[in-house]
Amino acid sequence: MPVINLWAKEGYLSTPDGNSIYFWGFAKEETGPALLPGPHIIAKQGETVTVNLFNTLSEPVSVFFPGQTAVMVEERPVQPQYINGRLKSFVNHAEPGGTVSYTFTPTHPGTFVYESGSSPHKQVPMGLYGALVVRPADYNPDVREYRTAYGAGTDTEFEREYLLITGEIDPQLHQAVEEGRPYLVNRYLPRYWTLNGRCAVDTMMMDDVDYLPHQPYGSMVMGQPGEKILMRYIGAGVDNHPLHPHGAHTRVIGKDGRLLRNGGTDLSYQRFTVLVGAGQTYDLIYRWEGLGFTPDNPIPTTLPNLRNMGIGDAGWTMWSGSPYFGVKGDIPVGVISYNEFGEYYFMLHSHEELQITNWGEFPGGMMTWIAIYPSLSPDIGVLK
Ligand SMILES: [Cu+2]
Repeated sequence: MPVINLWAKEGYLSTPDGNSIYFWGFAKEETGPALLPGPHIIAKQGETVTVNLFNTLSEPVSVFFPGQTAVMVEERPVQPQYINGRLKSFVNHAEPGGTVSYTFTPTHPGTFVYESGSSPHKQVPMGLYGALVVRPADYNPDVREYRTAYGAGTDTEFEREYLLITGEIDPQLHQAVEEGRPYLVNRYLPRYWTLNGRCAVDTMMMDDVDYLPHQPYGSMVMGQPGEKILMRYIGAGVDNHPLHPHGAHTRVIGKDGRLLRNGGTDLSYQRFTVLVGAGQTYDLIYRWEGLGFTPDNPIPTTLPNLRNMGIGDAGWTMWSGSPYFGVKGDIPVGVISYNEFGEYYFMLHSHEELQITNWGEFPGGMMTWIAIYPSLSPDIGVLK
């Protein structure tokens, strides 16, 4: 039976433009850093989960599990909490310095959000949210027909899976909370947009990089041609985001933790852009098999001559002069390819293009990449 401890704490986020932003997040342990998003909770259909919340913040905090039924506290169903006759929390909360323990048994597989149910207009954008993934009861990662999102026979097999959790940050409102001033939603104006708690280009970095102690989760999607890559989108903020990957459409197989199938009728559908609404989740399968891909020619990597890569009247080339963002230079000696391992990159981003900036600077925000490699370790793209 999984037991998850969440410590509601304060911390500071880093953004690629050098900013440091006060936030609230869930830590895995008392001495650990607050995390954005909170730790992934991976549960199994039919197995009871216990979540212990320890509140180190200065106001009541709770954890709300949309999509889960019969969530219990002290063997009674969770109840809304009122302070001076006003609704404070959707469910039982922990007072400052206090604790509360929730138990529930997921009845069906899927992708869900968990988030604070106390003053959610403030505490959710402040960062008190995370992902709950429920595996089907017959899940077995070592047997292909049982390595599925929704159970054997549901046509939801996958080779790799990624979680992409959207969020937004209004740094001025975060500063107001840090200084003990009210979080005024009528002043809400986000300047940063996040995937898994990071802004591009940090989204491309691997998990657990040293310089982002509060933002452990990367968003780089990696796979091989022809593989079924399961992407789980979660809208954890307060705004809606039109997300799309380049390179291929996705097949939407689940919504809000429900398989798109009615008995024998397949209700899944192809989409390029999916509007991820606040509080919604989507399960999608991405499969790249384009651009002349065949099994004996996994990724055609021949690059066009530079002069054939001109764009615009001025004849600018697509080659910026930098193999990285930032400092310009010649292509390093001996390098004949921009993609070191013959991989292809496709953008995955919010199509509301203000959201792919960091306080007005492009590139940034809600953007990451999909990298398709000729071959890749089976350990990559495993959710833990
Ligand atoms: Cu696009």
